[in-house]
Amino acid sequence: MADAENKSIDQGTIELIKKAASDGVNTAFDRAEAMKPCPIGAVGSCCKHCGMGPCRVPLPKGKEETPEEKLNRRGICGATAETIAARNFIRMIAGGAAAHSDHGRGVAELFIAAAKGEAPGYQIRDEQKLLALALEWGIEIGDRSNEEIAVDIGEKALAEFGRQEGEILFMRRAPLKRQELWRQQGVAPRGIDREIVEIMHRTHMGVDQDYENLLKQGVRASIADGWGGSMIATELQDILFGTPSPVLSQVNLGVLKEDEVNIIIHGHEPLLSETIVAAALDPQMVELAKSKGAKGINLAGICCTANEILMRHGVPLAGNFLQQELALVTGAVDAMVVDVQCIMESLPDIAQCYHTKIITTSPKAKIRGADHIEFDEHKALEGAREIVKVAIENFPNRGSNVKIPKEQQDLIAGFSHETINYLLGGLFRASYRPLNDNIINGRIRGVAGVVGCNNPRVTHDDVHVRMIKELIKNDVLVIQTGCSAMAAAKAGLMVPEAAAKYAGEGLAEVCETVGIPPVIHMGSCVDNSRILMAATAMVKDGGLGDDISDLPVAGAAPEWMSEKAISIGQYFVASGVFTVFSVTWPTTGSKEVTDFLFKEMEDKYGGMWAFEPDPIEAAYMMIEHIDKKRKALGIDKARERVLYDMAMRRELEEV
Ligand code: XCC
Ligand code: SF4
Repeated sequence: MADAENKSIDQGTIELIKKAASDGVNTAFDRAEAMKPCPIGAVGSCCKHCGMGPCRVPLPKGKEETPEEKLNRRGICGATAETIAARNFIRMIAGGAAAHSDHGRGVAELFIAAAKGEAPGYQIRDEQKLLALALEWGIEIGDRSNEEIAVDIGEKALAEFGRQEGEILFMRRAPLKRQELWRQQGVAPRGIDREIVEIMHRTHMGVDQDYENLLKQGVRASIADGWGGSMIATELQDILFGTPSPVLSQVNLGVLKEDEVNIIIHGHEPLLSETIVAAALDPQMVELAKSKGAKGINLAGICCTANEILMRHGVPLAGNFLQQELALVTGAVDAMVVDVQCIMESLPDIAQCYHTKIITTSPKAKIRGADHIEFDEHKALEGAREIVKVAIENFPNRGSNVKIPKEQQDLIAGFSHETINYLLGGLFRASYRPLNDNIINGRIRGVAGVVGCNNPRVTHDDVHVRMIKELIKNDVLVIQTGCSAMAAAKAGLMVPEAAAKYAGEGLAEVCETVGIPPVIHMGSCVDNSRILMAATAMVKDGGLGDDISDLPVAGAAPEWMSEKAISIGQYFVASGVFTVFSVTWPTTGSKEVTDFLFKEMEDKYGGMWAFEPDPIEAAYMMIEHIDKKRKALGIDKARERVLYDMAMRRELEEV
């Protein structure tokens, strides 16, 4: 591993990549080097939707192609490069929307069980939010108990997945103009499952063979994700586990402890991990840990389960997606508990080289070689205790080959859409007014949602951090979720002091006044719905137009890899947000499809996709879009605009 230094910007990560090499352990970093992406699949030109194929229809090489040549460049069924690229793209949306939404469904089911008293250990934690949602959904409050109301809410939420007609309920939360636009375009989702199933139907061999019509269904399913499944997950989790409020914690592998039982929770669903938090605090468990020679029990998270538990309990983050294998390489993890999504199948094999127990918990996600302790909501606490016990009992098996990097960073997390409201406006007149005012007066140039994964095709965390630094330097407030949030946190951007150090003058002034970091952690991937709500709140507060597409905002996923990221990006775009992805773009095998996503979508939805691998260039695309929106709103004069050329930008970046 001669070039471990280029694999990450995080010293602890580099150290562990080297340790993995000397321990003879292969990680995603090595596999990415050994396996180059298939050039035909990478551009969306490989179709394997039937047994006549797989068929490959890449772009013509070199010169313009004649109509005859174009006619020949088809799959066996006659499918064109456009159809194949569009089908592949919306199947990614289906995969992503399904993942988020199935998570939401699981929450709704637990919610109902908890309300009926069938899930001991769970209770309604946010009564205010429960009642607000009951009002919103027209559920009778009267003198009914919280539990009775919650049963109705849970059932109504669950019905959203199987809804066959009409419109999903949370769509009504969007600005009126946006709702109208969706209806006009014919993309108002009927039911969450229905839109996903329809993608699978339409992309079957010989069904929908018009790329525009295919992409339209992709939009519809993505809205069913962001304003449907994901939003249900976030809302019901908040009611059940508590709406996050600002909390101080730590991030990076340095949070693992040499002398304590280390348990990592990894994946996406907080259902079980909420009870693991409780079990790890149980004095009996702590006693047991001490009897095994440990000083205590240390819980830490990876990926979005981590974000969930961080947001609500301040549990530290061990790391993001590409650090999951390396956490095992420390040799200090006694158990890693996983649920669903973003879990590498290599974990049990790597665990074999150390002493770690890998425990799968979801009936939907087993891994060969892992232990399975299934999550049962009716006895969640028992299950959680069993898991914690396995970890404790494994502590004495820890070998001497232990290396915990010292890197760790403070961060402030826990910014829900509601707390931003309170922080800005104060408890008694909660509002987004101060944010809007500071955007109008130009101290804040705009807002960027920077989200998404890690991808070993680029230097770990580097693309996130460079983009975010460039944005805040230019007075763009950054709001975040997912693994991107962890990248920024590790780089020290999520503490209030970061404002003076990295932010432009205007943004720094606002952050210092309010006492917030210039980069705001809003949670997990399903919590991108919080970003939709924040954007809607900005519209409703007035002065910045009457739709999300009028706002000086932009979105990005600088190191994306998952299908969920594509679904998120598409619902950002469908909601009116200019959204730029880096690393790779999955439709370049068809110019028509790519042009449609990058250009024509703006005419239809006011937001569009873009692709730019260079994080600084991408940041400037976002800034230019923000400035374009400021100009349209007539608030561009408030800012003295300095236009840099690329050379000047580079120089500035080096400073
Ligand atoms: Fe997975 Fe959500 Fe991506 Fe991280 S960011 S790699 S999806 S954990 Ni959503
Ligand atoms: Fe080939 Fe058409 Fe079958 Fe796809 S659906 S594999 S393009 S024949």
